[in-house]
Amino acid sequence: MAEYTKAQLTELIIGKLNRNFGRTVDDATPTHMFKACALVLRDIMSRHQMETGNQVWEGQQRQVHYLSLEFLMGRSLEKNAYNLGLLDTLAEALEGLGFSAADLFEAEPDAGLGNGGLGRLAACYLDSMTTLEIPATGYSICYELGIFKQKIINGKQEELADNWLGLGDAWLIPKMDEAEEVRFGGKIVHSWVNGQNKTEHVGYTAVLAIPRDMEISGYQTKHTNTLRLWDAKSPLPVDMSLYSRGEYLKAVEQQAMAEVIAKVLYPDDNHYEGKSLRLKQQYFFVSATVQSIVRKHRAQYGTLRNFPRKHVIQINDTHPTLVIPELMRIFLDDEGYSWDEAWHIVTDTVCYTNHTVLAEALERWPQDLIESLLPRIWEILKEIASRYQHQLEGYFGGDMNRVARMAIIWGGEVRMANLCVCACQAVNGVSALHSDILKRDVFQDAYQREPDKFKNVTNGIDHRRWLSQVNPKLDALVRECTGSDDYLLHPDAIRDLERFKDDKSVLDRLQAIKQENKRAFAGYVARESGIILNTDAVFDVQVKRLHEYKRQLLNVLHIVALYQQLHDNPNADFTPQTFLFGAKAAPGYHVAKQIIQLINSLAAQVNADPICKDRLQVVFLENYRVSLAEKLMPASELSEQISTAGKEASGTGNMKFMMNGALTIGTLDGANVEMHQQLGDENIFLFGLTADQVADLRRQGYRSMDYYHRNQVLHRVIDQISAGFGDGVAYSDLTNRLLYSAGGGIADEYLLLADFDSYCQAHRRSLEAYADPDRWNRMSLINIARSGIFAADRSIRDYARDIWHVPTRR
Ligand code: 26W
Repeated sequence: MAEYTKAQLTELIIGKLNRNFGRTVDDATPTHMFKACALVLRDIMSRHQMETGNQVWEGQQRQVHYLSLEFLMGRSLEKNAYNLGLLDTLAEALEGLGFSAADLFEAEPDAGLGNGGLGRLAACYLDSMTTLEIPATGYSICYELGIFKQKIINGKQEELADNWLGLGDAWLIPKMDEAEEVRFGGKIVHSWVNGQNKTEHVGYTAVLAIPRDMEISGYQTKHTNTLRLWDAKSPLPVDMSLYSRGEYLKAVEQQAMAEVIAKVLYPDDNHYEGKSLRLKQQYFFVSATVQSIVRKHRAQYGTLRNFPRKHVIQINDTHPTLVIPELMRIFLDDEGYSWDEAWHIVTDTVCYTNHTVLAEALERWPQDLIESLLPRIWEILKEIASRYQHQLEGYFGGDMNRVARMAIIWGGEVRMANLCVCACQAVNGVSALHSDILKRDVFQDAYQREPDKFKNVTNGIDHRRWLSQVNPKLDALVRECTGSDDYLLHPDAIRDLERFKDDKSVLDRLQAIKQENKRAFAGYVARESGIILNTDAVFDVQVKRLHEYKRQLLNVLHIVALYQQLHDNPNADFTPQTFLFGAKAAPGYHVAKQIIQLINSLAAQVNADPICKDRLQVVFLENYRVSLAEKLMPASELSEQISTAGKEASGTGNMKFMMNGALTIGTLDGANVEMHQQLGDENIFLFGLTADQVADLRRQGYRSMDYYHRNQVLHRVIDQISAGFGDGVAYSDLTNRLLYSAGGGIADEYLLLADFDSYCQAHRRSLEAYADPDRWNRMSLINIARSGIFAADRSIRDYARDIWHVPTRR
């Protein structure tokens, strides 16, 4: 792969500095240098991409189109250099030019075009699809502002705009000639012309979609895929006809309205709000994508009849669901196909992945909004819904409850998940338990009718990034023990590490690596925030979006219990523990923001208390993001995966921790179930109710107050949190939610109190294990050795084989 020498790279970089920025090496800033390097790698990838494109064209290969409103890419310079086999050469070239590669990597802003798990998953999958040489394209929006930057001020989250494009656009290639027009509003006029029904869209507002392509490299392959990010512009600089009528302001307003579509990523995670701008974003990106796919297909084959044989469209959660009626629109209106012909083509092409079972995350668009914004799409949706309703009534007879549950349009709303289930070839969940819940519960009726449609693909992560790149010392140990770097392309091969589970010298080295990584992370935190982490303490970490179902508050309950225990017995033995949190709260999610503030109040109290010195520490890490996770994972020892069973679809952070040798304390939820299957009871700290027990307890009538009264420790913890800590902020709003039902909600909806005792016991078991380093290190090694199934390469092979029906190479 390394086709470039140090001298060649040096020359290319200098060339970019001169031509693109008018700089010499001597007056280049790190920013210039970063951009120059990015442009050099971009050129290499563009060349590879053209070759890939030709091969795919000539081989008439089936292509995967991965549609997602989110791609949480993080940084790309180091990743691309790694994939292209140029990491060392680039570092040497930069050193020769007086720059440090590490500094430049660190200067790159994260491409934060996503919220959390779903967006990061899409990014990992792009890497694997490319590495496995699948012809694939990702599609999304080129948000000007990615996920907000989080600042903690007086313990509270504040949001700042994330203007990533200043540097980040070095990776993007605008393609004006591949722009598409997307139409909003207006009216539909039907007429008969020569015995043919003609559909005309009049009075619409057009928005131009302009591709800004990001090339995606794969590991040690020239195969290169593309992430196509659509930017929104007004079709004309300003509408000249408005100008000539003297309506200057109106013309400018139209332009602004178009451009607002690509302005900002919605920062909601697992919470739906029927905002019209969000619907515009969805249709904008879906329509541009479909038109672009169809245009290229027509150019190659001259017909659309073979469309499903050549394309599969993956719908990442329901956000791109409008791809279904949009494809119908093109086949019906532009191609003149009959309804049945069009429907066959569409349903043979689309597949849907569900990523959440939370009711509040389900997208249900008000029908008036769709009708006024997308009049033709609304007509098509009505037709799809009524035909489906007919079929359901035929199948389920008089059982109107079931027909109602499955309806696509109901009560003035369009239910996107039901539309996906109706139209898609395949519907999959993202872990074994989650896929079971979809079949047994969320989509039970559809499952009964079409059981073969429902599949599982357990999530996976890009193990090259999340192990080899971020934890080079561990990577070196794995290579040495397994005798090769096979595991990079064959993640199962990491299993071979297990031969060393009783090898004291290997276990000691594993421990030493963890210790060095902890120190490195502590150094970073000290530089960034001035906080001094206790590297002799267990690093106990919970990082993920802040959500009640993820139960950061349960973690807090346990820490407060430890704090009180320390105060009761200051002289008793106490294993030093450092609790690290990182989480963004959706800006409108008040309870989540209160929990962040609580963590900071608790941190201030604990960290200032002399009794806690060198024993108990609590730190909230500001602005958790991909690049921070990359530093944190290698330094983590205990991974908190403590969601209420049945609620976390999969989790993927859990996999990153495991691969880096952290042990999991967790519930049997999401992919923790498969993790437990791999590890057995003895290599994971499980606690709490199972998903079935949760359902039973809810049916019987869960009363959190009983736990409060029965458990003295818990009682005291809750009372203290309610009263608050030294900063004088009281948190009775939060504790009241645990004890009392209000506003139709139930008390302690996520059963924290039911799991509290079991959680504390699991923590005690983890500390016992920690007290015996050989035992802990052995468990850690076994976790790493058995993490191969959580590689995204495995997930992508599953998708390719079971859902996409495309070959994988290598
Ligand atoms: C419309 C509002 C909204 C926004 C985002 C609803 C739902 C979402 C996402 C589907 C939430 C999400 O990221 N889900 C996570 O997906 C991961 C990848 O499959 C899983 O590992 C996580 O368990 C799941 O919470």
